[in-house]
Amino acid sequence: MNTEDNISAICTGAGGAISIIRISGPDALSIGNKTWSGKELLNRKNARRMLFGKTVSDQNTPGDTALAVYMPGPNSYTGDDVVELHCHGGALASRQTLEAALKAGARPAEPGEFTFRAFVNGKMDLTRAEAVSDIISAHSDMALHLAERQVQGSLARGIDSLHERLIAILAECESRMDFGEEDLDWTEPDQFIADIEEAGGAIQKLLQTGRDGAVLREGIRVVLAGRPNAGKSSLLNLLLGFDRAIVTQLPGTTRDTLEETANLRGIPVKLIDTAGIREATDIIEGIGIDRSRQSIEQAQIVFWLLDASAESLEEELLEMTEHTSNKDKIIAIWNKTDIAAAYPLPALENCPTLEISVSENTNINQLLDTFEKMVWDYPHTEEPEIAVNTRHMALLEEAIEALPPAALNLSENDWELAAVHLRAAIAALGQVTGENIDPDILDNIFSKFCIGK
Ligand SMILES: Nc1nc2c(ncn2[C@@H]2O[C@H](COP(=O)(O)OP(=O)(O)OP(=O)(O)O)[C@@H](O)[C@H]2O)c(=O)[nH]1
Ligand SMILES: [Mg+2]
Repeated sequence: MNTEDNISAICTGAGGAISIIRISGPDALSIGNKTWSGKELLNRKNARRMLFGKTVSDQNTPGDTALAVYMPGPNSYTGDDVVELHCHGGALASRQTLEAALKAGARPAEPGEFTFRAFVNGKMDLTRAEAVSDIISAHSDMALHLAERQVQGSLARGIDSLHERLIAILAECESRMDFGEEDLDWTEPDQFIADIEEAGGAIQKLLQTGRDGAVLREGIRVVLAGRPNAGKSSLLNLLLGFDRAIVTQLPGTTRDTLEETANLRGIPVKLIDTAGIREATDIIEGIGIDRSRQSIEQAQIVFWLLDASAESLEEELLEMTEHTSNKDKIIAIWNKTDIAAAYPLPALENCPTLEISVSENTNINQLLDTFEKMVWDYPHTEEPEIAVNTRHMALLEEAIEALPPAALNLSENDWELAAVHLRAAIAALGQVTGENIDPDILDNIFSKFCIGK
C-alpha cells in the first residue's frame, strides 16, 4: 500500500443515523474544503474543532448538513493530515459524500489502510494495530478488554523490554569481538547467561497465553448433539436467551444445523444446534444427520444431551459413545431430570456428566462451570492481562529457540556465534512489534481489517 496518496472511506457501519467519512493524506485539507463548506474554511486555526456546515454537491442541489473537523498531522489517528465529515447516515447520503471526496482528489482506502498509515507513520506498533482489529471483532467483554489493553501497549511494552535486554547483551558480544584483547570492564558471561534464562522464562510465559488468545479471538465451537427430542434446541434457546430454534415434542424437529454466536461466561462461542441422530426417516433428515456428525467432528466442545425420561437410559449412553470419537471434548448432560424415568442416572467414566432440566432451569450454572473449566483447562478467575495471537506465537518460538545456543556460546566465550543466535532472537522479537517486517506479512495483516479502519 502506498502512503503518499490521499485516501478516503466511510468509517461507520451501514444502517447508523450518522456516517463518518474520513480523508487522510497530504491534501486532506483541500479535499475536505472541496467536499464540505461552512461559514469558514477548515484551516489550521480552527483545527480539531467541530464545525457546522454542508456537504458540497456537484449537481447544483443543496448539500446535506454535516459537521467537519480537521486534524493536522502528525497528531491524528493516521499521522497524516485528516479531515472527518459527519453527515447523515444512510447508504446513499454517505456514498454521495464519499464520491465527492473521491472527485476532489482522494482514492478509496483499502481495508485497514488508515491503521496501516498509523503504523507506518510510527503512531502505533504492530501489536497495537492488530489490537485495533481485535477490538472491532471482539465478541465478548473479556475479548474486548484484552484488545483494549493491547492497544494501550500491554504486549508491546513486554516485547520491547525483552528486546532491549538482548540488544544490550549483543552490544557487549560485538565489543568483545572488536576489542577483546583490551582489558576493559567486561560483564561476566554468567550474568548474561542468567539474563538470557530470565528472558527465556518471560517468553515462555507469553507463549502460554496463546491458548487464551485463540479462545478469545477465534471463539469456541460448541455443538449441541444427541438423539431426537433430547432437548438440544431447548437448551440452545435457553443459553441464547431467546427462541432461536423451533422446539416441539416431535422427534426430528431440527432438520438442519443452526449456528448462532453467544457469549458464555465471557467466552465467545459459536453454538451449533444439530438434527437429532437416529436412523433417518427420509432423505432430508439423512442429510441433516450427516451434517450433525460433521459438526460433532469439528466441534471443540460437545454438549451431548441425554434424555433422562427415555425408556432405556443405557441406550442413550451407548448412542453417545458410538458417535463421539474424542471423549475429551464431551460434556454428557442428562436433561429432563424433572421427569426422569429412574434414579440414579448412570454416569460415565472420564467424561463430566451433569443432570439438568431445561424446562425448570436447574443446574444450568453447573453446566457453565464445567464448560468454563474445559475451555481454560485451569481455574481462570481473572481476565488475561495479555494473550498473544498465532503470529506472535510463531515469532516467540523462533526467539526462544535461539536463546539456549546463545547462552552456551557465551559460556564458551564464543562471542561471534553467541552474536549470531542473539541477532536471530532479536529479529524475531522485533517482528512481533513490526520492526523490519516483510511487506507481504503486513499486507496480510491489514487486509483482514474492515474498510474505513
Ligand atoms: N419435561 C421436560 N421437557 C423438556 C425439557 N427440555 C426439553 N423438553 C421438551 O422436549 C421436547 C423436545 O425438545 P427439543 O428442544 O425440540 O429437542 P431436540 O433435541 O432439539 O429435538 P430434535 O430437534 O427433534 O432433535 C419439547 O417438547 C420440549 O419442551 C426438560 O428439561 N424437561
Ligand atoms: Mg431440535
